[in-house]
Amino acid sequence: MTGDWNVDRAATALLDCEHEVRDRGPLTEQWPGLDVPTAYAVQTETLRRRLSGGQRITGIKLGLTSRAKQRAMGVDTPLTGWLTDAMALAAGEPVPLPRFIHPRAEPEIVLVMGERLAGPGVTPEDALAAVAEVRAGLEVIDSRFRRFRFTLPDVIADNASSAGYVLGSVVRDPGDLDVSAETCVLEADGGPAGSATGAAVLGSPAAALALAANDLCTRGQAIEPGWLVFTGGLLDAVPLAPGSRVRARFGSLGELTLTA
Ligand code: OOG
Ligand code: MG
Repeated sequence: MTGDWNVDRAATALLDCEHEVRDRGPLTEQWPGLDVPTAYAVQTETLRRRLSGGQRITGIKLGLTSRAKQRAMGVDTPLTGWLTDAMALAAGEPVPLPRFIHPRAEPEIVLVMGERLAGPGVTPEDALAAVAEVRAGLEVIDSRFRRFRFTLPDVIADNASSAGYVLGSVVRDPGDLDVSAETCVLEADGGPAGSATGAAVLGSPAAALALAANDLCTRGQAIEPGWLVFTGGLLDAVPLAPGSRVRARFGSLGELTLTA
């Protein structure tokens, strides 16, 4: 029955889960032929529908750029996904839990683009030169797949589990800090939940940005000025449930708290 699946149907299946706030089994169980290029076509189709529904692109995200995340999710290939204005969460306000299936929060270093960045051949140095601001971020991921169990094509089709994000208010110039040495300490419900530095993501968030530019270019896309780039969870994500409090304290990018 795998012949019944196509890009449109997969896009509908995932967006229906999102709208109805329910999970489902992996697409690849029903559609074993779903490969990485087709999965990105599904992701592009879900973006097209978000935009035709009035949403606006605010940036991109990388996923599975740190060993901590790769190990936790059992997938070791980085991927990209889209962020839109509908995913922006108000800093300081409780996370609206009823909007999410089984949300988790993860701390990230966010690069805000000053200039357009297009592959191929982008180096980490080129990438950093196109950045206007460095900020702290907490991403709220919410896989549409049951228990966050997925293969690489599944999670690509699912827009890299994107669901929400908050940005820190401290703004740093990329020339004024070493993004790979930036520290992050995560606390969940008052206890320690790990620590890392920017080097956790592919050696440097600048390398993650370069990878995104080179990867997007294979699909005819570039990273535009003003876009946010979430460079990937530095640490494994922590669940957000009623009463949760997740705090990320960065060395020079300030601190960010999410409550639910
Ligand atoms: C996939 C998304 C991963 C990250 O920062 O590594 C991601 C997932 O873990 O559900 O956003
Ligand atoms: Mg993330």
